[in-house]
Parts: sequence; C-alpha cells; structure tokens
Amino acid sequence: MKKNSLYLALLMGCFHSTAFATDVIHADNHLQSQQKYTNIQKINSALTIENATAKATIPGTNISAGYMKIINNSDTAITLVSASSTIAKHTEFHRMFMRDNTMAMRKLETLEIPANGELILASKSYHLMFMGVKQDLKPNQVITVTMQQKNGKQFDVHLLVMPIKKH
Ligand SMILES: [Cu+2]
Repeated sequence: MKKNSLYLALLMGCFHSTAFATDVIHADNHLQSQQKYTNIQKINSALTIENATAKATIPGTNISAGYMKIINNSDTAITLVSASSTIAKHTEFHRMFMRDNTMAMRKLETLEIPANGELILASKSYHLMFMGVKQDLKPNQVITVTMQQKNGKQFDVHLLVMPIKKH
C-alpha cells in the first residue's frame, strides 16, 4: 500500500512536472536521498515487476536502457517476444557479454522468465534498449513499455527515469 502510494506520487509528479516546477525539485531531492528505489507492479496472478527504471539520456544522445526484475509466479515459463514504447523509435531486448575482454551488446529475439523463477534486467546484463529516443529522458519522468508475450497477451510496465550518476 505504502509502495503503491509512493509510486502514484511519482507518477503524478511526472504528469504535472511542467506546471509545478517546485514539486519537481522536491521530488528530485527526495529521490536522490533514497538509498534504493523500491516499486512493485503486480501485472497479473503470474507476473510481478520490481524496481523498473530507465536511464536518463546523456545530452546529445538518443539511446537509453531499461532495467527491472521480472518475477514469474506461475508453473509455466513466460516468453516475451517484443517490447515497445512511444518514447523511442525502437525498443529491443539486449544482453551484455564479454568479448575479447571488452563488454559488448547482443540483440535477443526473446526473453524467457522461467517457471517459478525470475529474470533480472540490470546494468551489464539483460536490459531493454531504447534506440531513437524522441525527447530527452529526465530524472523522475515515468515511461511506459508494452511487453508482448508469446501467448498473444501483452502488459504495460512503468519505468522511473533515474539520474545518470546513479548508474
Ligand atoms: Cu543494449
């Protein structure tokens, strides 16, 4: 309950950000003082998303990444076949890996969340890649990503944009 209301407050802060500049500054300070961001999105009886965040865009660039923990509470593996968001031209599933002692990224066609298991999207691991970001992503902004499942169903996840320095 408490987490939900915090999230709602963040969401409202986003919607009103242009109208109430002082509220934004307050939310900014509040966020940066938090040790760890905690947010739980219950999608349905099978899926729960924890701590979904995105990186603020670095000025002059139009790419960003999204992170979260996807928990599968069901006895069946869940396969995600695509993701999309209105904030970017392309949203892809990526994975970082080591190649000749340097980190590289590879595009994945699907993400699989094992039955009664979880998949963590994090820096230097699996992540959502936003390419062709249309407008700068700013801290405290909330963006929506639609995930398409292999079974034809889809669901939305809300990602809180974090300051660049946090990553
Ligand atoms: Cu990537």
